[in-house]
Amino acid sequence: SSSSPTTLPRSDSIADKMPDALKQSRYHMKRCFASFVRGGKKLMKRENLMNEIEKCIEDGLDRKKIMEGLFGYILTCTQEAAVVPPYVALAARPDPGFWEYVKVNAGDLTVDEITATDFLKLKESVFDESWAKDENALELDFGAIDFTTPRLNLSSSIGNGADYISKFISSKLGGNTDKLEPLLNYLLRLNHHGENLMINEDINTVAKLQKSLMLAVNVVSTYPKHTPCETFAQRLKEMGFEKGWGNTSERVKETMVMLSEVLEAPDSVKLDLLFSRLPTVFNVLIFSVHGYFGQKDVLGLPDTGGQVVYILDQVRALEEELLIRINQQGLGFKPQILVVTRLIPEARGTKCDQELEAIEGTKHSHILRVPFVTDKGTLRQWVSRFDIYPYLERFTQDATTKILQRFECKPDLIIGNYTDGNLVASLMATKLGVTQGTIAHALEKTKYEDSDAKWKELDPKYHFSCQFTADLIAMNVTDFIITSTYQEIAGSKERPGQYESHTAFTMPGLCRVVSGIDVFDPKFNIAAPGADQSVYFPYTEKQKRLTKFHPSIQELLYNEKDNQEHIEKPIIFSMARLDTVKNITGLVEWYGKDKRLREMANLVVVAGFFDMSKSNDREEKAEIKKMHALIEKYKLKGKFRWIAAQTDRYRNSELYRCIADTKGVFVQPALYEAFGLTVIEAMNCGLPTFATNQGGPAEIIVDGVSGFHIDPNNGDESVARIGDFFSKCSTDGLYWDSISNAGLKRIYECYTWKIYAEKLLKMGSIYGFWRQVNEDQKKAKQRYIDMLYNLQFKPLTKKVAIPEDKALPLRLAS
Ligand code: UDP
Ligand code: LCN
Repeated sequence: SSSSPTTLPRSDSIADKMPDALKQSRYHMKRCFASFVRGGKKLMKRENLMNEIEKCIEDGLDRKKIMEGLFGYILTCTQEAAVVPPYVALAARPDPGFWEYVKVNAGDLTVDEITATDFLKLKESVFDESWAKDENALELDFGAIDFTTPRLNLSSSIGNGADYISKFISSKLGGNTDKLEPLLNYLLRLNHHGENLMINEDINTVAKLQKSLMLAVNVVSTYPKHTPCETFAQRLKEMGFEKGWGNTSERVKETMVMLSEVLEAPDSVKLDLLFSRLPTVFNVLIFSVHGYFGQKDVLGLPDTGGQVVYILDQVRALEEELLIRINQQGLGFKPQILVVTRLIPEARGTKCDQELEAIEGTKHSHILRVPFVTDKGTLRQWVSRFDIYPYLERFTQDATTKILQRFECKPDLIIGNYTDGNLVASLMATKLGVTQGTIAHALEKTKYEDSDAKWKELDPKYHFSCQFTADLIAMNVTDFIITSTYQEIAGSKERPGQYESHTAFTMPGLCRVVSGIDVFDPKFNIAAPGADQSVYFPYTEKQKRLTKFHPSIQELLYNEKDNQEHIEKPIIFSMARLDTVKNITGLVEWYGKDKRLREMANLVVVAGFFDMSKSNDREEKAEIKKMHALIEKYKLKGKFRWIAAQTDRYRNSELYRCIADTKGVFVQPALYEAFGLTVIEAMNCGLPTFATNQGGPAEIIVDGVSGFHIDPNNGDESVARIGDFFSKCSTDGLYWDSISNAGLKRIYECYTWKIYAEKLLKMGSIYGFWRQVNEDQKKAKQRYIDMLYNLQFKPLTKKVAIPEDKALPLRLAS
């Protein structure tokens, strides 16, 4: 509470406060620390520490007092503790992005502040003593080679990198004309297929640019404001100005005035405006290498989920925005967006064996597929994203050739998706000298507890040695990083972010990462995706409803003969891949156990297959089995419908709306969800949504206002929240509508593809400029990364087995 003495001012470090904290109740502290070190070396998480404290301080009042004091505060900041008797080393995180490490001697309670390196060494000695002691163990320290990149310093600014960079750049440009040179050089380099845009070499000094702008504005002002730019193009060209300023005299003049004002006194607002008009991006490459990347019948196949949906919608939004901008720039060019993925000869009825496929709903965008080739020839079958590393370098080379042929020039922007796509994007962007962005969707590291420290155990299955190294390479090479939420970068007060978990970590026996990424680096940007609003629109838009699906949806929902009551009740709906982490079985169990909820509503889930033989995924098989067992155990036949994975997004959207017609709800119960597109889809359809508080959905939904948070680890509480909602709806006729409307409002304000596309293009141009300004730093870091790639990553990929070709008919027969 605000009156407790526990709130530490920022300047007071944990190390400073710790001795006082321990003095406050020395007797109890001694007992606690003695119990922490009992049993020898180990790694303890916050819950483990709390449990020990429960046991050691028996008196509830004493315990309460201690927990409300400084020690309690420090403990709530503690993420983990490496116990190496007599020491207990704590990794504390007082605020998102801020870490401190202290070492407490359990015997005399002396406290020392230690470095990340020292903490990691202690942690390692729990897992691999000899590695921890090895003075020459490999350490990675990206911070040590980064001298000039500016840093944010408030937790609350994390994720607003582009704004920060434009402020930083505009402050650098101010003062005298010399400082404006980088902007002049940037403008001089703008081109399309080698043809100059904006200005040409006749304008080769800032002074000339300023003067010519004044003259040009005078010339353009003589034309009525709607005059097409072609009318006066020749006159401008004679003064050194090329195409790209605008499509009409009015717009050309505005852009020229904007630039003049920036040159006079740069400020970030003007700079942003100017950059939103510059013709910088026409050809975009998007890498999404693994999975089955296609437009039809791919969702639900292994490794093929929200990332595919995201990218296809992203392409549509980006093309639309590019067409608007190119038109306003007075340029007739075609934007080209290519999604580059793997060609899978054994395509299981999908189009993933075709080289080129036009993207639906676009004019000029395509999927380009390039096969994986090894010494043994072309790899025919799908390989899991965890086994994909041996193919990526060759894939990059082959893809580069194909892409350059197609574009007939270099791309202007390269965007990677997930570890594999981000690595390929990094290799290509470095080689071609192109601006790069990366998107993780989900970083695998935080999905599995201690995936770094226990990498050796997990490596045969997951190859995290490759994945985490590739992730580090890509996040350090890239010019900017797009995330869907704040929590993806820097987590919440309680929980570190996905990127943040790469700040300092160790993989004993492989490498100790003392600074992997800094979440205060201004390369981080939050740009949340949306849902395609031509598909996912509110259930109230009666004229647009896709009624042709109603008979088949009726059949899906209500074909149970033995159940009459089914129809009258609202429906609790969920849809996800049948992965363990999606926790669909958890939801079924909560429902099965709770009589009140069963009486109030029926449950419908869309997930996976019923038949285990249809799945070739380990986790999915286990979940299928569990579902069948739950139906049996709770006698759910008739109250519950389990529908197999659905691939038609139009019908799915109508399904969400039909659920809304029943005054039902959507529930997303995942144990952890990086973002959660289904949450956005349901809310777009006007369906009140309950979603996990673990991950992205906690940010999408404002709890109790635009939907509700549920705790996947606390079924009773979650079920009670859903039940309370239904009972409130039965007494308050307007309640359901109020949540439905607030959900829609939230979406329109924050989660649309239009907002996303504008942000992305801003990043493309502002970071394109920044990489020129920051060129020397970037080069120095690149040399370090090259070494990591060649000496560490490449040998690791050689350890991943290349499968025999299962597609050979001979093998199938045997
Ligand atoms: N989806 C689908 N059919 C299914 C299950 C999911 O079409 O049987 C779609 C869903 O509508 C959403 C995407 O797959 O567009 C899942 O994205 P999300 O971000 O929720 O999870 P992910 O699968 O990426 O972990
Ligand atoms: C991957 C995930 O796990 C989801 O949480 C996201 O919504 C999806 O990608 C799209 O970014």
